Amino acid sequence: MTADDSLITSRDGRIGRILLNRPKALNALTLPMIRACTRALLAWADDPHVHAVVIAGAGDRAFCAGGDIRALRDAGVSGDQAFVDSFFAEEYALNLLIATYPKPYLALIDGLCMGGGIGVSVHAAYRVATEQAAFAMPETAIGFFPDIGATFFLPRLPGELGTWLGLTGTRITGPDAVHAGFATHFTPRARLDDLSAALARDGVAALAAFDETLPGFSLAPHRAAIDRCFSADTVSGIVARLRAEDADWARAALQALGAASPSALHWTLRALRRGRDLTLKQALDAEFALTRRTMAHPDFAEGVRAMVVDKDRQPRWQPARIEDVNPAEVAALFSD
Ligand code: QUE
Repeated sequence: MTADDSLITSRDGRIGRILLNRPKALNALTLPMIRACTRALLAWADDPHVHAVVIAGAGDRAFCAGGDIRALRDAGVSGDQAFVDSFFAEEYALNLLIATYPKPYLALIDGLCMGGGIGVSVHAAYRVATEQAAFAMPETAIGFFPDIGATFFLPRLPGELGTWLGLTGTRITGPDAVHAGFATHFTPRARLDDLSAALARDGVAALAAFDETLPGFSLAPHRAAIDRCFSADTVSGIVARLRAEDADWARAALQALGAASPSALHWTLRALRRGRDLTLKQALDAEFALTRRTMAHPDFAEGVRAMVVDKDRQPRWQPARIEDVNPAEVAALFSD
């Protein structure tokens, strides 16, 4: 638990429950929430009465919209590197704890699930998505890169789906997220409370009766073209291939890339390609090193200002154009 109930833990039948409880802030993860979540998981790992852990978000708008990037921006701007380091180190340690947890960990994902919300769900064995779920890794829009282990899991999605999602920040629905690999089960929102109760009674065995037939993969018609465009070696190469496609999905991708931080696009592509050959632990360690360097770039403070603080959605990126990003400066961020 946290002092302000922003994260509520409880025991219920055979399971331990974690409720992300900042609904007005779309359950975005604060450092106290990360700490309380870690504490509960460590305590339950050795508790013979807890057979599984179930995490969910309060309210019907979001599972979790990400990390508390407003606090991160404030700390970055005021030079509080200790807070920034603690936040990312403890968040990524929690991501790894979930991936290696000795008991079943199950996320009920209804509403928005982005960034840090994906970090506390995608590494688990069981991820149930509803038709109201919306998954995205939108960090390039705030001058950041897909972290929380995304440089491990995005390159492992089918074909170049992960490169497309990580660079453009495109939102996908719950059913599409199951097809893509973000989620493992599909249960309609109308049955989620019943599933939650059944889990307390029967443990994860309850899942089978709630896993409903998936609608088709709405992205299937674009899979080949996504792979063709997003397998290019450079951001400019991807843009050139998208321009050659005469399709709405490609125009939407170009628009997203045009709005994103040009520097962040370069960091992201490089980090995703590197992540193909890393373990989750190595990827998280490499992401941590990269957070320190990318947070020092003006685009993070500017991106959070434009998208979350002032909400004018008019970030002034430095540089403003993809072709003006200096490759040597990008390479320097990735040096040991
Ligand atoms: C891109 C992002 C994030 C975002 C908006 C973007 C993100 C994030 C939040 C967010 C949302 C609600 C909150 C909050 C943060 O918004 O990662 O504190 O209350 O966490 O365009 O990557």
